[in-house]
Amino acid sequence: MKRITLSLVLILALAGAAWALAGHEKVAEGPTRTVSMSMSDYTFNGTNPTLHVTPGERVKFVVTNDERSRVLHNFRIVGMDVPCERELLPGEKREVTVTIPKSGEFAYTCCTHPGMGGKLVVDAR
Ligand SMILES: [Cu+2]
Repeated sequence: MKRITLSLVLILALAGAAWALAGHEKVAEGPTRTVSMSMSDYTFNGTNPTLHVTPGERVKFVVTNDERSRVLHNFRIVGMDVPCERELLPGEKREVTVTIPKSGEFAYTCCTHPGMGGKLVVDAR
């Protein structure tokens, strides 16, 4: 009887730990902030602004090709794991979620058009 009680306690403890771990993982996966960018007139948001981000935060970039004529754009972040992908047609968008590293300065660019893009700066906490 004692053995069964001990096993039961152990099983409950393991289940509790697994539940807690799963819960924490779920929180870490969700983006904390969405940054929307419009690609038009060969720029991001008209002025290729410098973007400021916080160490460790999860950022979802939503990048939309808003050109009125048939101009294709492509999005990447140099130095982060966000490479060029298929070019976006007008009206198409790409969503990328990244975890911001502790420090650094990165660049978001259009792979197709040199000069189209800006800085992504990680600000100290
Ligand atoms: Cu472009």
